[in-house]
Amino acid sequence: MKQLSNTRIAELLGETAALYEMESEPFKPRAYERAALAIEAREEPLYETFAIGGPGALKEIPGIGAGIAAHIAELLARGTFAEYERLKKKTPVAVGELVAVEGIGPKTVKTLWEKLKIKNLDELEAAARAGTLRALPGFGEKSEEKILKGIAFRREVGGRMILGAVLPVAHALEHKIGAFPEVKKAVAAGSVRRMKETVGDIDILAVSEKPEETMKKIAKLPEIERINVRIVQPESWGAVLNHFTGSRAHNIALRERALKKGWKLNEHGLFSTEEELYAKLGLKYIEPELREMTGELEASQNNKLPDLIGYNDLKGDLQAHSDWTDGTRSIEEMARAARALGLEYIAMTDHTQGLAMTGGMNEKEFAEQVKEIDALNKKLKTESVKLRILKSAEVNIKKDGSLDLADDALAKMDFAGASVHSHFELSVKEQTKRLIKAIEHPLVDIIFHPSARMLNKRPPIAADWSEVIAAAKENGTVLEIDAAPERLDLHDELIRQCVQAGVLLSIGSDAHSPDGFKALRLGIGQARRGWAEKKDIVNTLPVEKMLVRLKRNRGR
Ligand code: DGT
Ligand code: CA
Ligand code: ZN
Repeated sequence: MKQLSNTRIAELLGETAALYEMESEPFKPRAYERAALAIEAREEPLYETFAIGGPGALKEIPGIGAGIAAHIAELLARGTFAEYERLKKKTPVAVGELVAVEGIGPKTVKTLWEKLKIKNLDELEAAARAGTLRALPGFGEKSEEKILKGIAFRREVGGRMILGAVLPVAHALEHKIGAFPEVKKAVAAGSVRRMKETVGDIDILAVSEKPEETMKKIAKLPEIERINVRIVQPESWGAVLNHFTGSRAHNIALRERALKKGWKLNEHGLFSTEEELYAKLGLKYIEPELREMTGELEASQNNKLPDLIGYNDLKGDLQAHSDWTDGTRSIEEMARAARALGLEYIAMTDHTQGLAMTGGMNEKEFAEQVKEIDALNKKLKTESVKLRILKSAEVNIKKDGSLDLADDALAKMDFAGASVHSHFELSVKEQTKRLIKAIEHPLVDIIFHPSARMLNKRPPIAADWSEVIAAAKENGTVLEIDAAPERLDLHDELIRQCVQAGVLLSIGSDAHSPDGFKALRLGIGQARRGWAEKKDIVNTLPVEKMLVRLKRNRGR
């Protein structure tokens, strides 16, 4: 059997999804994408699941059907699968790196291959520079410029992985290495521990009674490609953990502080805990998410550190999708899954008509959804299930800042979210005006994923964020931290600006299936990186108190 990592399997399935889309297969692309996401978010390696339970166990995983389970079984046996090879033979291109460029989808990749024999990013870049793309139907000088920009952005973000893809791997490694009999503990340090939105590599620290044996075992793990492992003496644990948690700039500042006190600080210091180390420097303990040299040392010294929102502080989720639009599960399934995770409320925020590709709702469809939610809430109540489903939507913001759903539909919601899904290229002035217009709408309570960025794919829209934040403050409009792994939007710096300005924030999973709720942790991590406290995040409140903080209920 091949011990392929979950990341690698997810990559291959993602590529298969794109290859199917090129063939205009109707359902397969979504199914393979869904499976890839489920696998990426999984801690237990599939080869283990398979070794213990066979193909039957793979089929049990939510998001993986019988067909895909069989492909994975073949993949684990041979390192590839026939269907993938067949598709790849037809279109032998590096589809993964090509579709990673903003604006390039599988269909475009197919055209590029058929008409220009473009196989990879370098060839695409050369063609865009040479001006040969504009000869293709639907292409022009503008699209060449856009593609060059997209490629430049990809190169800039380089090989960094998104936190949402790394965190399950890091946790799995902590558990696996931690379970070796000779190992006392194993912890992921570095940017993973700081919950940074993208990660260069995973730094694992372990205390072991038999370091050589441990290192030998670790070298055999399939995840090893981008891992650094260090064995630590227990008496230096605090010093080493602190050093390898970083950030580099934070370390350097601590070191200078120690020098001023006349002693040397390094990773060999005799501190068994980080608390001891900070205390010795005359500082209060600083949470890893704050260690970026953005004022945390001064705050610690002056006892002004924020009392950060905790990872268990959310009472509800304010953004989730169902099969009414592009989610994969019914409202009821999403609701019950949310309750199983301990949430007390969940807002159903399906898309609206402007986003046609998701099957977005019009006013009539929304009115029907309201009926379903009312009935479901009754049903949950009779079963004494402590969960309330809130009526909402992710209303599309049009180019001019107006909305694609009528006000009387918005008025029937518990709250409305609005967000940008198009016209990313507007000037700063136009984009700012557009966002502020949505913020000022009396029935828009929350702006979802305000900067519309996609990690490693699309930069944030250009807007004057201090103006946007001031408008949110003035209008009592909440700004969201969308926790979806590919978004994390608002990002940490903007979150900090909101906190400083006293703008209320929300955290939404943007889940499209129950698996998606896992993302909430990522959102909380970013909130912490933005110095947010519990009081800054509206959905740390129980449902009634949360609702009265929203704009439409002001003064009630
Ligand atoms: P990454 O992996 O690029 O996402 O970011 P980090 O922060 O995990 O950085 P990494 O993996 O290069 O190193 C882990 C930590 O080790 C880093 O946060 C601080 C510490 N470190 C590494 N190299 C240096 C260095 O040259 N000077 C200092 N002061 N600390 C270092
Ligand atoms: Ca690292
Ligand atoms: Zn959206």
